[in-house]
Amino acid sequence: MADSNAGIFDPDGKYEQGVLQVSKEYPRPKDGADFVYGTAGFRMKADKLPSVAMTVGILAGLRSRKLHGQTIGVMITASHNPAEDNGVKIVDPQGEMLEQEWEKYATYIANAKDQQEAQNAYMWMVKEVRIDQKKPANVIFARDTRPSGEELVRALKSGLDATGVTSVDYGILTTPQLHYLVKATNTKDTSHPYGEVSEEGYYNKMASAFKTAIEGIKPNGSVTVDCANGVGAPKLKELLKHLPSSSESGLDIRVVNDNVSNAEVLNKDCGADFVKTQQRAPAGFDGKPYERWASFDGDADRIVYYFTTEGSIFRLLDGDRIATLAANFLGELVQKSGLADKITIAVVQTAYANGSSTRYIEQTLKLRCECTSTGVKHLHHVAARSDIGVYFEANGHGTVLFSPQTLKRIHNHQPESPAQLEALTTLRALTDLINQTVGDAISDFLLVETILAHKEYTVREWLATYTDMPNKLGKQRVANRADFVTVPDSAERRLEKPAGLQERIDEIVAKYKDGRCFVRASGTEDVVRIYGEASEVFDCENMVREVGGEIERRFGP
Ligand code: G16
Repeated sequence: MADSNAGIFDPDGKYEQGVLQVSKEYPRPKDGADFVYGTAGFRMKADKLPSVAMTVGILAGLRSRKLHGQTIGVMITASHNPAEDNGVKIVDPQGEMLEQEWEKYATYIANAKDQQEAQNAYMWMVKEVRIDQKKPANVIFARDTRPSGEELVRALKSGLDATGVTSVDYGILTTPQLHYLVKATNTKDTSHPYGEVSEEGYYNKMASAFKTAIEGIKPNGSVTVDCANGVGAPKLKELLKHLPSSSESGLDIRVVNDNVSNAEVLNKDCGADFVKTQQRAPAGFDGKPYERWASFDGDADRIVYYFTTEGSIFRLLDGDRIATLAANFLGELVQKSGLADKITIAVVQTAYANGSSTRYIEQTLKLRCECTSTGVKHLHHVAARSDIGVYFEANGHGTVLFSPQTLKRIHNHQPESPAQLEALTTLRALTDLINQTVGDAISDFLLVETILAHKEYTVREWLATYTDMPNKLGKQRVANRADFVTVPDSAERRLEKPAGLQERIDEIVAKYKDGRCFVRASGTEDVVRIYGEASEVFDCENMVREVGGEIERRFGP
């Protein structure tokens, strides 16, 4: 509980003065549209962002003070977006996304028109949220490889310094590494430290868990990773130094699209988002039929796999495939460990999940499957309610959560046979291998490689587990994407506004066998997204094109 001074104490008013000063230094752009803390924080053209980054520094400090000095993280990245974009997002103490209630405060202060409004916004928040300003404030931050990151770091640091926040700059990291460090920092003096508080600690944890998870198993040949010319490239190479060599382990990992010195090629015709949305291999692809490839996105929090068949037919193994593979394998391990009556598994997806994957989870794996709105923050919260919650967006963003009670069960369970011990050892290693703070391409990559090795699956066998419905993800620019509002509690599958549009979509969809189509405003790009699936490829393409055409005609820019 905060003391009686909560919400008002500011030693000599110096933080309030600091806010006034620093907002003068970083004025809000005059021509800018309203800033909104969206699906993954603030994201837009980098030159519009310095004032926002500064206000995020102020807000992150307030959040830390509110939480009695626990360390908050700030990541500067625009992930899969083009190089000229950038973004800034806040990470809560256990490595999770910023509490939703606070998104509106972030939006509020970012939109202050001048220094006086910024100071008023700051003072209002202190009172509204009852923040005791005597409390310490700690923030750690990092950025991806975008050149604009340097200036945004300076702006962020000004906001932190102006309000007396102690901060640590971790330089260039992947987004999930920053999430890891936030949790590791906040748990370091507890009975369950998450890991060493350093980038090296992250590699050590991953590498040692991977070695245990594949002990006695022969991994499956070679895999090539397209790193989107982003931060994942140097970080994956760093991790490789901690893994057994290919001659020791039998797994040969090749890194491509690793050019981080030329910003223009970041995410350009490569990376997880390109591969998923274009449904084709990235620039530089030279895979032979059935060779295993994976793509990270620009900040290495998403991963998809793929391969080509003879005749160069492209086959995608996306987030749904990783979710089903992981849920299936974890289910087997729980069963073999003798824990089946104590631990249940659930899968969480979004409306973008392929209908076949949902049917496979419910009907073949016989697991509970839930659907939430887009954005890992939504999936994460729902997954956290299960003993083991596997959550993945189709775009390859996801992870697995083990509840504290489940972790205890797994670690305290006494195996009754060598077979149980073997399964239990792998299960325990996976609880360390999986970055439970957030979707992590590096961690998910090692997880998939572990599972493929255990199950002796090639990509062909993995793909054969079920057959995807033909699907298409389109996007359409509109005059104002904020006009597109989804029905509450529909997991974004239906539109409430613009009036009449959902009825028109329903009419179009009804013409196609097993058609399904929904439209929602993106939270990271200035477009609305259109997802469709139908039993025939041709139908699916037509349906999405028709819906897109309707939107362009009535609501286009
Ligand atoms: C972010 C979010 C994801 C979301 C994606 C696209 O990913 O973290 O959960 O799926 O944006 O969102 P939207 O459709 O609203 O643009 P990332 O990898 O860009 O941070």
